[in-house]
Amino acid sequence: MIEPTVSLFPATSDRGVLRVATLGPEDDTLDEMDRLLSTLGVELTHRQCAPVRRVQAGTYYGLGKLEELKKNADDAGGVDLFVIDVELSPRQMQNIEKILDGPVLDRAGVILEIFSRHARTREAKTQVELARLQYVLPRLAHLWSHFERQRGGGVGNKGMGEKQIEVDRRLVKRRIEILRDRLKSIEKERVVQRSSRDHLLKVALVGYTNAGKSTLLNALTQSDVLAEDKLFATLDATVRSLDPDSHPPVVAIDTVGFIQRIPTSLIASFKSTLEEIAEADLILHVVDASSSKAKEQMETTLEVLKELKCEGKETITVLNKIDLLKTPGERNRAKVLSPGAVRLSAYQVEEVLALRTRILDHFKNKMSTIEVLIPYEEGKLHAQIREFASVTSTKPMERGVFYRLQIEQAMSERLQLVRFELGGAGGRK
Ligand SMILES: Nc1nc2c(ncn2[C@@H]2O[C@H](COP(=O)(O)OP(=O)(O)OP(=O)(O)O)[C@@H](O)[C@H]2O)c(=O)[nH]1
Ligand SMILES: [Mg+2]
Repeated sequence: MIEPTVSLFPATSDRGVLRVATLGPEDDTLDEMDRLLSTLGVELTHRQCAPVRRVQAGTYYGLGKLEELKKNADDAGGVDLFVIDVELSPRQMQNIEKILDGPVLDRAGVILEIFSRHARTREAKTQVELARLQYVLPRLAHLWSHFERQRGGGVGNKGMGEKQIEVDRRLVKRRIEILRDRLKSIEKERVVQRSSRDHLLKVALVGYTNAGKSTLLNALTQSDVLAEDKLFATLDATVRSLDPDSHPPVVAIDTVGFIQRIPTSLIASFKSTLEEIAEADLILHVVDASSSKAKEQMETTLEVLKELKCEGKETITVLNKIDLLKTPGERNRAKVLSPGAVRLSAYQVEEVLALRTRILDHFKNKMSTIEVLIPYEEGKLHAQIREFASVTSTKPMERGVFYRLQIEQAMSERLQLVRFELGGAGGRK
């Protein structure tokens, strides 16, 4: 059976480090593939960029191009793995593997490998394992030889392999069912957790992978979420308090990074994590302003937000890593990128504090002052008012307590304060 811990990558050869050759249609995405692979600690031996004029149904790239790749890889001293930086069907992958006579993965396979290595929490692990097995299932026949090599055996007897594949296929299907069930119960826990945060104002940090979301969250909230110069360092939604003393409390939520051409099955498996974004009251769109691809990365993020039906949400765009922009030209380019955006470095305490104030002001501006008379028997409501609103004056009266308070519109609706408002629609109660 394929263990969840087994890598999608073939075992390293006796050279110690895994040698990889890449082939893809665009230089930009190949650059990104280089970074994805370096996150995985492999050695890039050969890289080839070739536009695809017409996709070949069976092999994606034409035979000539694939043979050229093989020759170039051989000339570079041979490789352990070929990465084709597109989305391949299981059949295309198998055919290419035959032509190249070596293990092949596509973009989704590489991203999945990173996700499996970076998953930390039970939820992330379950989501990633499910996505991985869904990827593996239709590819078992050809991936099987990778795993077989990892188990220490040779590719071995063909007949034996096919029988094993059948057994593995059944086991993988059963495991997928188990994981789906587990995810359902984790999702239920999440819904409960989220509803316990109903009364909080939520700011979600979203953006392209490696933009600096976790670093900024740490700086904004003085916490220590793992931030690393790695793609997809964060796979979970981490919640931290931004201002515990405000009424209502404001929290910031770190989220999984986005990337161009992320496999849709992966987005689906991160559904519950991404729902945090849909429920946020404010989005902080973090952009790495020092990246030469900042514009494209912003667009990718906006597209994903659209898919999550969040495009209309109130958003503050943050151009991060400004400290890396050395020339006036570079700084100007950042300005043009998003004219109204906050430009800062997550390392500059004062700039981060100014952003924090801006976030809190955003919520304060949405506050309105109202006067209510809450009957004494509404015990819970008195506590909720103290927690979620900022009370400016209070006075015990005959029928209840009079409050003058500042409260956010959405929160006032949640508590249905209109029922008790003085001078308002429901004030004559
Ligand atoms: N120079 C500079 N580096 C930064 C800044 N903010 C973050 N970084 C670095 O950028 C890298 C990525 O930061 P993270 O905070 O892990 O990025 P992320 O957006 O959370 O990335 P994922 O979780 O992988 O999606 C780390 O090495 C940070 O130290 C900044 O303002 N200036
Ligand atoms: Mg992160």
